[in-house]
Amino acid sequence: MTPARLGLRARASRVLLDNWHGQSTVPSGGLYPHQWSWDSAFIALGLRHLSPRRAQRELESLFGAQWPDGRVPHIVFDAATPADAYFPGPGFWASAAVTGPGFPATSGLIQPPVHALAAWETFRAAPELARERGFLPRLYPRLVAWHRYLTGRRDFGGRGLVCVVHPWESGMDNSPAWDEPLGRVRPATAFTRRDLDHAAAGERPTDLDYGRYVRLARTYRDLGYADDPAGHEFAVEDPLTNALLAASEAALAEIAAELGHDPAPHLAELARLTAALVDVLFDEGDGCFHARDVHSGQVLRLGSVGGLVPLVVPGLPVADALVKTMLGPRFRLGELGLPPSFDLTDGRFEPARYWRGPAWFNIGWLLWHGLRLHGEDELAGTVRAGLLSAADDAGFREYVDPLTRSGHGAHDFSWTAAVVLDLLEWGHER
Ligand code: 2M8
Repeated sequence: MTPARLGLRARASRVLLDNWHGQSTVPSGGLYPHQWSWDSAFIALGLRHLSPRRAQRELESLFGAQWPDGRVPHIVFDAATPADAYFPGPGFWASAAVTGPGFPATSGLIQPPVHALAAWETFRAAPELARERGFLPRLYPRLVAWHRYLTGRRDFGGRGLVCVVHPWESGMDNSPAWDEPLGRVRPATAFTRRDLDHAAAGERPTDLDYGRYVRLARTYRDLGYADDPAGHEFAVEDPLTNALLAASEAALAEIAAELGHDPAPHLAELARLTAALVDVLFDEGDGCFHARDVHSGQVLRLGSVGGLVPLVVPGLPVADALVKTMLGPRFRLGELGLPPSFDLTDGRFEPARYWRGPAWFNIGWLLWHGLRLHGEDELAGTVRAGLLSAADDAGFREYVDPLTRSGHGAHDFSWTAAVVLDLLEWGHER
């Protein structure tokens, strides 16, 4: 390791130590002062190298807020943080009306199910400690219930794929891929955004889109968070969500085997999800997966990087086509070393606006992981080097311009630091 790399490790560690709130890690102190679901999974991947015990706690605290129906809420509110520090805060979501007393205050939406993958990797970093603490025996039934919620309650299209009912659920909130279905939603008014206290308006969603997010969330809440397709104006089968579910089923098979359970049902589920993903969402014409709008039946044929994330699925039959797309003019991954979140050749590409073009470190990690899984070690090495040097140059920013590498969004962002720690530890040469 070079001194510069050592410096990077120490700085990344500092971000995670500073953002630790006792039981979990906030994505960033100002903009996101609570626990976020898929952030915690990526954070655990890095924390496991710093403190395996904390990494286990990170996931345990998230699943401690799991709802009785199995859903894992996308935000778990920190009771010690003022209720108005983030909008929409705990009062907006009113989760206790559904969960009953004894649960932490949470949102009612979900985020991409990358947790079983993170849990398995967290276990592998310190198996003895994990066994001593009963980490997997406690988490496994909760992970199973989480996946059962998704496949049992969210298959609105009846094609064996999970739907997201809000752009916030996709994790790629402001992606141009959602513009069309989101555009049908009448925006809510009379609310106060808090995000603009911490980030420039030009890097965040517009007021109009924020109004639509609020409308969708309010409607879901007012329906008691019922998963009835008719109650959801926005419902899309999202490739990233379904791919992470499939990859997590593969991880559940490993976890089941470790615990002496039968891994076969998880492998069968992996095969079923992979087939549904490829049959329904893969487009041979452009070598990319696309989301599908369940209400209109339309394929949302846009170049979102979410359409490349299925590379994380072990045994994906169309991996070669995805790699070709990554290297082509829309993403230029070999040249940039960073994945733009949206098609560089599309007029809607915006290099600095949240999910409409900038490169994100968690997506970079997923592509790096998928590339290694499919034997693409050279390109994996390019992505690893690209992510590490971007973090070194820009600091641990929330996202970076993939062309100029300038940093944007929050500073000292936890998953950026966590991904850096993991890449430093688990370089592609290993
Ligand atoms: C962003 O989303 C939140 C809403 O959930 C927001 O903008 O307020 C997204 O980037 C999401 O993927 C991420 O999990 C969250 C916290 O980092 O921030």
